[in-house]
Parts: sequence; structure tokens; C-alpha cells
Amino acid sequence: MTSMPTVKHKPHISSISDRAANEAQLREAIQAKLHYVLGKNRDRASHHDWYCATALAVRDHVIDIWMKTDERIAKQEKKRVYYLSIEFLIGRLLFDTLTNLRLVDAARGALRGLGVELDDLRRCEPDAALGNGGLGRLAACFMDSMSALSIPAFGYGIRYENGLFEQRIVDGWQQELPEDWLARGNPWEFPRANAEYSIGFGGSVEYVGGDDATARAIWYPAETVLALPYDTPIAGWRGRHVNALRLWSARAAHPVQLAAFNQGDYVGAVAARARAEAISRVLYPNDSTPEGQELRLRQEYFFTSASLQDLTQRHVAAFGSLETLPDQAAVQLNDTHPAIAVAELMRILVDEHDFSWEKAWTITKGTLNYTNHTLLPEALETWTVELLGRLLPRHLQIIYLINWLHLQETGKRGLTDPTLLASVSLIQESGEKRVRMAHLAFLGSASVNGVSALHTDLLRKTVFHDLAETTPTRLVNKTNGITFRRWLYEANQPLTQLLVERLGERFLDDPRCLEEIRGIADEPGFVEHYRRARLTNKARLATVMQQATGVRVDPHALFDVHIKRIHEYKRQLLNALETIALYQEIRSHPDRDAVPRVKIFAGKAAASYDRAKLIIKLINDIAHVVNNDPLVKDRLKVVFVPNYSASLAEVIVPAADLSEQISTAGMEASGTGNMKLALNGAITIGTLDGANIEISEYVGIDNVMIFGMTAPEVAEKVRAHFPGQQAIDASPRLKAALASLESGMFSADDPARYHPIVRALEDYDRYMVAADFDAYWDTQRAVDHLWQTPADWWRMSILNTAGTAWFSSDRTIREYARDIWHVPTT
Ligand code: 26V
Repeated sequence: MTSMPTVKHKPHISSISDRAANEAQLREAIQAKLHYVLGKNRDRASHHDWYCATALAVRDHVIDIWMKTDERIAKQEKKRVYYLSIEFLIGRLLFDTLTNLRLVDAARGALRGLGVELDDLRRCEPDAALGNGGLGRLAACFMDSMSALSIPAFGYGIRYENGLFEQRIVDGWQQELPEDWLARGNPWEFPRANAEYSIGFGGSVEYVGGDDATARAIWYPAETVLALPYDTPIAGWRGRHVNALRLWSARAAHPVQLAAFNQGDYVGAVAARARAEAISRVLYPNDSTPEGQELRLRQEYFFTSASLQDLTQRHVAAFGSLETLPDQAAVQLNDTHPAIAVAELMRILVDEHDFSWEKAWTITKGTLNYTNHTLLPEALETWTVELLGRLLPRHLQIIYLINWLHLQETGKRGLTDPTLLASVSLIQESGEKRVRMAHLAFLGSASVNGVSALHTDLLRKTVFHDLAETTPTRLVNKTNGITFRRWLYEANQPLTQLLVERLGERFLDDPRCLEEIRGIADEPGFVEHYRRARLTNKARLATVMQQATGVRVDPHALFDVHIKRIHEYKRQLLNALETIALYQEIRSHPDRDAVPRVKIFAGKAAASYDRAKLIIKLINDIAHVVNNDPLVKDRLKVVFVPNYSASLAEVIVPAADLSEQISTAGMEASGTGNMKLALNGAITIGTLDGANIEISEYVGIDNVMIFGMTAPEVAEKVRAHFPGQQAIDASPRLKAALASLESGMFSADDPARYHPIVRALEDYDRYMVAADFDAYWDTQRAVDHLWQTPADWWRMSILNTAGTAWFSSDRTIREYARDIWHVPTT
């Protein structure tokens, strides 16, 4: 693990002696904002008004630091990092910013003096849900860590007008409603009118000559869209450094087509505008297959081109020529969504800055880096040559030339086997010709990384097997991490307070000292406080769940938590089937004691993913039957908490006793929820998948509950098209659970509802739900047993908190900085 030093700088605002001054100053500032900016009278101000006034007052502090940071960076000519991501799942910013500036108590006091509770305001802020799940949340954690470590960085993405849809559960089914986070304004963003760029689409290309290997060209796009930047300051820990998250919004170059307008064609006159502005209208689901999504490709090119134009222009302004770009800029491509950057940077260098192809290629490969986030074949992006050529004709030419030179190079190395050449080609030739974006990103990057040890290992063995063979050092691992500021200090104040009491404030700066609590994992006083902190969090979650679903639960029961996107590979179905089996066990032994358990589920399914939506309905159907069965009493409760979000996770994570990380081995690239839950002391029940493996290494294999097949075992069964029927026949318990689904026990209104699920398992158990069922059941019973020995349970739980310091995104970012970006950190 790389070192995480203690505080070196004078904190901007932190000491307790400053608190009274800060409080008085903040109170005054909040009142002034309410009065002069919002034009509101104190007596008539709503919670939302107070929220806005507080955000604006806090923002002033952020701006002061932001300006100083910018000055410092410009003066020192530091290398900059650019993080390109089509998703940033930021969540709320008020409390986060207050935490990082160490102003929480001052703000609380200031507001109290005005008769307002900070915690009421906190909930007024809508989540910036500009992401689907792990990938977007990782980008947000990285933004926090880059600021914390004083890395001069920009996040670049899209300012979606509608973030991830709102999920309602109606009669057990998911319904999607549009989300409208900007409806009441956004105090955190700054539009920057001085940095707009034109983004071209379609049209034709004219050659104007060049060196041997290339021909410089002029692209005449048929359509131009404007990219307008909105900057959100991201304040780092202790307010030492502020970076910008720059999100692009699409505007039509010509809002109204005058010719059409003058002819009375009012709809036609604004049609181009609607088409242009659709680009930043709505976030796409990342986990449904992108079939014919022209708009998605437009989004990808739109934000990639705007970002590259912006950063190259900044570089030229400072250094005169793009020749030195790799020395001054490191660009990280978050998955393949910005992979068109490889062709776009080449276009900028060759067509606009007159570089030779060879020189341009050296600069491109020295500047770009790529992170892969999935192995699932259906998730690897490809675009048909037809669509790419129609939308980006110049880029397709560049891609073909890159490929031609790459295949020539491969041939020169003596690698001439046609199967090998087909596998390393940028163009997939089987069926309709498609461009492989992961291959393009791989070739155009200095460094390519996976997001957990297992994932990187599998990348080397599968997707990039042949590409990595010729450039073995290009592929590296950077295991994901999470920001402890949001996921411990903010989300779990009772536990944080206890840890500060025991370890001192230094723990907030250097979480590695969490290791020290290993020594007190058996100390009754500490255990009791740790347990009470959890109980406080569970009581809070119980209230939230009752308000949301009407289901009452006992905070003393075991809270078994499965929260993430709903996807077959994440196996919520396995958990649901075990729930049915557990219910049947309770019913057949009504007088036996059982460990009281609350099964908590939350997560959204992509709107078009029917099977995932059926699984949500199944969980709700099971909940309905179980929760209303008087025989069950408090032994089992099932809750599906609607509308999962970053903010909801902040309430659920600190209240979890058990963390469900049960993806089919080899399918979850890393997972980051697993880290959040372990840090907060939940014990993992999980497979040997993604970062679960590293979690079990760091917390100790005896402190996690591992079960199920390994990735190689799964791969073999997948190859053999494993029929689940075999496993079902061997497991009376699974058989009984499936029989109850077949009989309509959980769907009296539609007895056939779950037949497709049963049939699919019997036929081809692609996700090994049947194959892993018995192992999962047995491990759950071992969990019951452990719960009945509280001393062991709490020891194990504490050792999870003690052992997860390595999963701080500060550690991850230090590794990126050292090995990929080559920039210093504090
Ligand atoms: C995309 C698709 C598209 C087609 C249908 C199936 C499918 C399934 C998953 C995806 C997600 C692709 C990228 C992604 O979000 N990966 C997630 O990245 C996280 C951060 O590295 C990581 O923790 C998760 O394990 C990984 O799934």
C-alpha cells in the first residue's frame, strides 16, 4: 500500500477555536444570501430556501479556495489529469462540501441560531444522479480523491437534464418516472460562456495531402452542435484544493432556422434545435444492450470532442504547441464511452495542427489511458462501420488507418495467423462490420487497466489476450476504491465519532490507522459502543423503510442487505430463492427458534430489461406473502426499498449487518458497494468475484463468508451450457422453492408469472443460480450460527472495519498518479 501522510498543510478552516467565528460568519452569510440572492424573508423561507442560502454561503468559501488553487497550478505549470466519463454519480454536495471544509458543526450551529435544522435541509438537495451505478459513482469518488490529494484535475462529462429515472414500485412492479434534478436550479454550477466549442457530425471529407503514411484532410460536417460548459467545484479534504467537474450541455448552433421560419414552417424551424439539444437531455442506461442507439454515439462524441478541444486549447495557450502534450496532460478514459478520443485526438493533431501521422500517434499514445470496467461480451461496445462512417466520416478513416498500420506491425512481428489477426483487428468482420471500441482504446493508450486483481487477470486471459501479448506491460491493475469522506465520515457519524475517540483526529487523515482497532476488537467497552452505533443506524433505516413501504421491522434483527443495480449476473434471484426456502423452513417448523432476519433489497432495473423487472416483482411478491403470514412473526421480513440512489445508500450501508456480494464468479469486474459495506462493518457473504477476493485478503479469509464456484469453474460450466436441471434434481430445497413458484404460491393473481424464470433455470443456468444454490444456503445457515454467538459476530464485524483501509479511493488515486499519470500527490 502506498503511504497516506498525515496533515502537512495548515488546514484552511478547521480548528475548534475557529468554530465560533465560522459559525457567526456563516450565520450572517446565510441570512444575506436568503435576503439578497433569493429575495426571501426569514419568516417565509421554506426548507428549500434555507438549503439554497446555505449552499450559496458555503460555496463562497469553495470559490476562494478554487481561485487560489487555479492560480497556484497556472504558476507552477503542473501536469494536469483529465478524467473523461460519460457518467458522474455525484449525489448531494452540501453535506459533502461541509465535511471536506470541516464546517459541519459551524453550519449546524449557524442554522440552529436561525431556528433551522441542517439535517432537514440536507434532504432538500436533489441527488445529481448523472450515472447508473458503480462506474459513475467511481468517477465521483475519484473526483473527491483527486481534490484531496491536490492533483490538478478536471472531470469531463455530460450535464444531463434528466438524470437516472425515478423508480416507483406500483403493485410490486417497477415504474420509471423522469427525474428533474435541475427543476429548482442548481447552486453548485457555473456556466462558462467563454469556453464553448463546435461539435461536428456527418458531412464529407476532403484530402489535402500529408506524409507517406497519411493524408491530412479537411472535414466538412453537415451539422454543428455547440457544447457549453458548466463547472462544479469539487472541494477536497480540509479545503486544501478545489478541482472542477466540467459538464457539457448541448445547444443548437442556430436556435431557429430563419428560412423555414419565414415560410411559416415553425416546427421545421426549431427541429434542428430539438435534435441538437437531445444530446444532453437524458442519461442512457449502461446495462442494457445499445441497439441502434445513434443518439448514444452522438453523446459519446459530443463530450469527448468538447473535452479534447478544451484541453488541447488550454495546453496550446500555456505551452505554444501540442508537441509537449504528454508531458503536461494525462487523459483517463473511463471505459470505452470516450474511446473515440483516440481518433479525435489524431484528427486534431493531424488535420488541425499539421502534425505528421507518426508524431501524432506518439502524442496520442503518450496522453491517453483507458480503464476497462466489464468483461461481459454483450457489454463491450462496438459500433457498426455504417453508423460510425455516417456520423463521423473522418474518424472512420482514421480508425481504418490506425488498424492498417497496426495489422502491418503485427505482421512484421511474424504474427500472421489469420485467426490471430482477426482477433486483434479493430474491425470485427463476422456479420455486419463493427468497430471494436475496447481495441481502439487499447491501441491508442499508454496504459490500460482493469479494476480488480481478478478482473485484470481475466482481461489478460480473454478480451485482450492477443493484444496484450505484444505489449505485455501496457495492461495493469488498479483496484477500485471508495471515498471514506462520504461513505464513512458523512454516512456513519456514530461510528466515525467512536473511531475518532479511540484513534484521534489523525484517523480522518490517514485511515490506515484503522488497523489499530484490531487490538480492541474483543474489548467489551469498545464492542458495546460499536454495536450501539450500528443499532442507531438500523433504527434510522427502519424508520425510512416504514415510511417508504409501510413494513415495520425490528432494529435488533439481522439486517441482510442486497443493494445494487438489478441484473441477472448480480443474482438477486439467488437471494430471492433462498428467501423462499427460508420461509418454507420456518413454516414447516413453526415452533423452532430462528434468527430474526430482515432481507433488504434496493436497486433499479434498466427500463427495457424485462427479466430484471420481473425479479423486482418477484421480490415484492415474496415480501407480500412473507410479511403477512402470521406464522412467521418477526423471524423473517422482506423489504424492497424503492428508488435506490447514492443518498439512500448512505442510509442503508451503515445499517447493514450482512453484505450480499453474490455475483456469478468472473462477472462482476470489481464492485464498490462491497467495500462501502465492509468498511461500515457488514460481514460479506460473497463469491470469489471482483474485489471480494481482495477484501477477503485484507480483512482475513476467516472474517468473510465465501461460497460458490470459482471463475474457472463457472467458465467451464458456461462452455458446457450447463443445464440447471442437474443441480435442481440434486437439491430438494431448491426444487421445493421452484415448485412454489410454479404453483403460483407467490403470484395467486397470475400463477404462470414466474414460469419463465423456472424454465430458464432448468434449461441453461447461465448465471449458475441453481448450481450455487446449496452452497449459498449452507453459508447463510453458517451466518445464522455466527449471529447467535454475538462475541464472534461483533469481533468479525470490527475486523472488517479494521481491515478495509486499503480500499480508500485515495490509495487507488495514488496508484493511478504514480503508475499511469506520473503526477505527484500530497
Ligand atoms: C453493461 C452492460 C451492457 C449490456 C448488457 C449487460 C451489461 C452489464 C453491465 C454493464 C456495465 C458496464 C460498465 C460498468 O458499469 N462496470 C462496473 O464498473 C464498476 C466500477 O469499476 C465496477 O465496480 C463494477 O463491477 C462494474 O460492473
